[in-house]
Amino acid sequence: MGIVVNSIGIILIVLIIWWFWLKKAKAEKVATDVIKIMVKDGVYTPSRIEVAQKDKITLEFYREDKSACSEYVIFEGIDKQARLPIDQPFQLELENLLPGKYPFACQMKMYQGELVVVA
Ligand SMILES: [Cu+2]
Repeated sequence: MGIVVNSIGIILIVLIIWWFWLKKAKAEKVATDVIKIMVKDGVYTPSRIEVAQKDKITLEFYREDKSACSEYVIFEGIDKQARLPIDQPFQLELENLLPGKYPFACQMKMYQGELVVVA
């Protein structure tokens, strides 16, 4: 019993560390028309994406994580969210974004990402 409790404690600590370090991931500059984001193992890959401003930005999420946690992707500050299907690409279009930072996350904020639009 003690071992189980300790293991859970250690796992929680590892998870917390991982999540806080991860948030500081360097922004990945993407210049392709469709920005592909993998949804797997508790992280969006890439999680911070830098793109040049344009009329329409297309994100293509590919959700491999079957847990309910990753089901939705919700953008903060803009009225945009989507339900992601499992094991298939899902495209989300963002139109007329001004330069700035657009965080996005799953409904429980375990998955966290950020889209950085630069002028
Ligand atoms: Cu979640």
